[in-house]
Amino acid sequence: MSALAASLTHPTELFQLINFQFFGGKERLFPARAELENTPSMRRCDYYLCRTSRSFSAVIRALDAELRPAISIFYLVLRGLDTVEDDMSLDKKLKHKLLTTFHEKLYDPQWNFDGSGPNEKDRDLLVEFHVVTQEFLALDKKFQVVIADICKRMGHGMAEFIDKTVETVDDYNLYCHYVAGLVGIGLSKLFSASGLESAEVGVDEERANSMGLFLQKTNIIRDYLEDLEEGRTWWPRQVWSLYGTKLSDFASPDCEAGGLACLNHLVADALQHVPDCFVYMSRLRTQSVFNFCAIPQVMAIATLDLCYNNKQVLKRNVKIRKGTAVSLMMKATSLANVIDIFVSYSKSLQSQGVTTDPTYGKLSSTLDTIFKRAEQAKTMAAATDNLRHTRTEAQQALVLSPSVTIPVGIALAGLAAYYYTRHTQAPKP
Ligand code: IN0
Repeated sequence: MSALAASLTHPTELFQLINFQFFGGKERLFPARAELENTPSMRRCDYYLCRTSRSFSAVIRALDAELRPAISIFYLVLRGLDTVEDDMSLDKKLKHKLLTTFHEKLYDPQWNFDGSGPNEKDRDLLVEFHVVTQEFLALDKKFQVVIADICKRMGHGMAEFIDKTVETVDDYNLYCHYVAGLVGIGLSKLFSASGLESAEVGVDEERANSMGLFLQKTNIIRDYLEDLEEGRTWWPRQVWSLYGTKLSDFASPDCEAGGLACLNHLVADALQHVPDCFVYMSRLRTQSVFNFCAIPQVMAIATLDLCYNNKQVLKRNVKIRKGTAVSLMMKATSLANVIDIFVSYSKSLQSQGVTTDPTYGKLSSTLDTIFKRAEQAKTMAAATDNLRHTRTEAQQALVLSPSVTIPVGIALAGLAAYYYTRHTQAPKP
């Protein structure tokens, strides 16, 4: 209910949220495909998939049959690796060993691990990891080699950062490459191997890397406080030392100005990856793959816009409204729409630009490049959006048939009356 209340001042969002949650919008956007979870271990994997990420699992489950098992297993393998990396209670030597040998465990259908700290939310995924390895071994060899190779490279990269802090911008890019760029590279190779996407998608590692870096840098920017509280920080010293003497100082009101300038610097840095993301997404020819890739990207640009010059990032967790997330998900089903979303948030960033920031010039020029590339991508979209195959009903998710508009309208009116005097989400200060 609070998600509905938060969108009360945004009627279109509210309409879409109600449609999505109560009137089958979710099922139309992510149509249930033939059940592929036909073994006990695959059903268990599906349970872990849904439990770790409820909305993202719906996007994975809507993938075509050629890809869905491989991507599901890849996602769970990465979750397993991430759980080891995140666990600050593990002995460092053991952590190093686990990370660098994780790829070998994929070939051992008995292997599991019960040594994670009690607070690790995916502890039991590792306890029951044999369900993942069993399904990994049931995948076609062409998928196994990609997953194992990425797992090896990522595990070694994570191990490198056990004792290393992110000092330079190069370190920042390298760390993001290990934990997210490699995900993009692996996914792209899985897409191509499945035959659903061209060979070009899997070969261009630079573009695939950028897709991951854009997502991960956005996470790192948004999670400033949460990471600080957990004793791990990913904001590069080379950047934050320009604005303060200690990263943790940014959380105190005295250092807010420096904190905001640093935050804005990192937003400008993350935006550099957007043109590559346009190129990447413009190459996708399968609708379900396009949705899978585009949805996290539009969430990221919306999150960057919310974080820009927002002192709340330094004080508490910020998140886009559920209603905004649903609207974005529903819209992000064609390249033309995705570009429109990026342009709209980029305009918002342009209008908020803090002219006195040392990185204002960089922000402006990056946004100008985004506008230019967006125009080129729109021309491309006009030619390719209609060619995308295995079309789902996704585009029809918002068809305004009377069977949807009438009940949603009634529900909306009732809700508006009920929440009339209640508060809504405070605007960005
Ligand atoms: C992802 C990515 C992801 C999806 C599609 C294409 C990608 C290309 C390159 C790199 C990553 C790509 O998407 C998920 C999205 C996600 O999990 N969203 C969460 C919300 C949140 O804020 O965490 C949700 O619950 O919906 C993602 O963030 N990552 C991820 C992990 C594995 C795979 Cl297979 C795909 C994590 C990360 C670190 C960004 C790579």
